Parts: sequence; structure tokens; C-alpha cells
Amino acid sequence: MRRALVRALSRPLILAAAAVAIPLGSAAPAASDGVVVGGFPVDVSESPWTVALSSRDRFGGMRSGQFCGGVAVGPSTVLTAAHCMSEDVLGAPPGQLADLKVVAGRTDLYRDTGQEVSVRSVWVNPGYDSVGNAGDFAVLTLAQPLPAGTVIGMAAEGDPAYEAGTDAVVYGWGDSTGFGAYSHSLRAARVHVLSDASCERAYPGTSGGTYDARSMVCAGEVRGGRDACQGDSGGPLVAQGRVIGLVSWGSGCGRPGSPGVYTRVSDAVKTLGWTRALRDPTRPPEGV
Ligand code: 4AZ
Repeated sequence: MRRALVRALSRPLILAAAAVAIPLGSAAPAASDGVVVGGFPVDVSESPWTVALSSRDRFGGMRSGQFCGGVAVGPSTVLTAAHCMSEDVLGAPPGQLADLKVVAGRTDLYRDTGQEVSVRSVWVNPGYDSVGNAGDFAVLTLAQPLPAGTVIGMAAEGDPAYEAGTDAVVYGWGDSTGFGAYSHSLRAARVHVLSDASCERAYPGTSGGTYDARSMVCAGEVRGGRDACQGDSGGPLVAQGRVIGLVSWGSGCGRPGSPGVYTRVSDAVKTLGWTRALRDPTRPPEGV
């Protein structure tokens, strides 16, 4: 649950110790499944638009300071979850975090490959509802552009990639067991876009949030097993070569009957007025 993430992240050192103590290859209980439950390792070169959000001041240096995921949608523009920028997670408003960075091109957070780019400004969706979780997106504008080729296109409203049954992949460095075993290497999990009805049934107004099809996408596996998990928040859900969702919330990780809930990227695009930029790929979105 999203609140669990917030609680967990306020104890970064304990988490970091857990990541070391629990080897990723160890047999995890079937109910665990986290990217990520039920996932597999990937090299970031296969998904260069998947970035890690980092603050060593707040989360310690062991895993490059990673605390959330993000997705590069323009050379200097990263989309992430609004809740990743909350004071609960960061301990301060994002503007007061001096070392907020985006890490690109680094599969293994224990290494220093790829680039770290400072975040110049943070824009949090003013319509974000931290109770129901609607509108869970924020835009980071980077101090320098990312290397060419790191950007993925966004799926606009009506894109067939949102149809239930579509194959999708979620990427992240989050919990791979459901028990706080944060991955140091990037993982991915194959899931399916599920009907809005399946998330409406699962989340009619639970303590964790309320499913709202206008601003959320439902994805996972009917039988559970593959899912995003804590620490994956803000990272991309990709279908048909476009980003359709950002990891947002859900009840547990990989549980049957409790799919993952993702921020609907087309809703962010609409709110941000990026629709024109989408139609003209020579003009990628640059901030807001
Ligand atoms: C979280 O706490 C979180 N299983 C993210 C995704 C899901 C659950 C929790 C979906 O960040």
C-alpha cells in the first residue's frame, strides 16, 4: 500500500540493511512476488527512459540514493508520481531537497555507470488527491538534457494501448519480494492492462485509495504474482512502445484480486496541455 511505502521510506537505513541481508535470488514466499514481484532482471539499455529518482541526503548512498522511479518523456523532462514528491516521502518540500537527482543509464544502483542529472524544478499536479490517489503525477525539469535516445513517447487518450488485455511491462528498482527486499538492479515484470471494472471492484473506496478510471489505469495479473511494489512508484508501465502508466498504488504486491493501480498518462498529458507536442514528435514536451 502506498502508505506503507511512505512509512518504509522514512526509515531508509533499515531498508538499506534489509536489501543487503535478503539476497534477491532467495526463494520468496509465493505471496510475495514483487518488480517488482514476479519480475526478471533487465539492462537499462533495454528501457533507457526508465530513470531512478535519488537523494543521498535523505535515503543514503548505498543504492545511489534511489527512492522512486520516473520516466523520461523529453530530453529534460521526467514524469513521476506526485506522491514521490510529498513531504511524507521527502521529509521536506521538494524545493528544499538540495540533492534531488535523476539517475539515467544505471542498471545496478551499486555502480556509478550512466549519468546523474540534477533536478532544476519540480511541478506537482495541484489536482493530486492524496486520499483517493487521483492525479498522481509530477513533472521534473532537469538542469541538463539526458543523452539522446532516452525518451519514450506517451500514449494519448484513445490510444489502443489502454485496452484491457494489452500486454504491458513495468520497470523498477523496488521491492522484489513484498517484504522490503529493495532491488539494486533494474527489474521488469510482464503484466496485462486490466479492465477498469476489475480495479473498481478491488478498490471501491478502500483505505488505500479509490479507483478512478479517468486518472488511473488498472494492470496486473488476474491470478496475481506479477506486479509493481514499494519503491517502484513513479516508474513506467509500457505497452506497444509507449508509456501508458506510472506506478502509483495498490493493496500489497502481486496479490490475486488486488491489481496494481497506475497513473493514467493520457490524463497527465491532457492536464499538462501536451497533446499538441504528442502530435508533433519534433517538439517534445519541455516542462510546463
Ligand atoms: C507503493 O507503495 C506501491 N502493487 C506501489 C505499487 C503497488 C503497491 C504499492 C502495486 O509504492
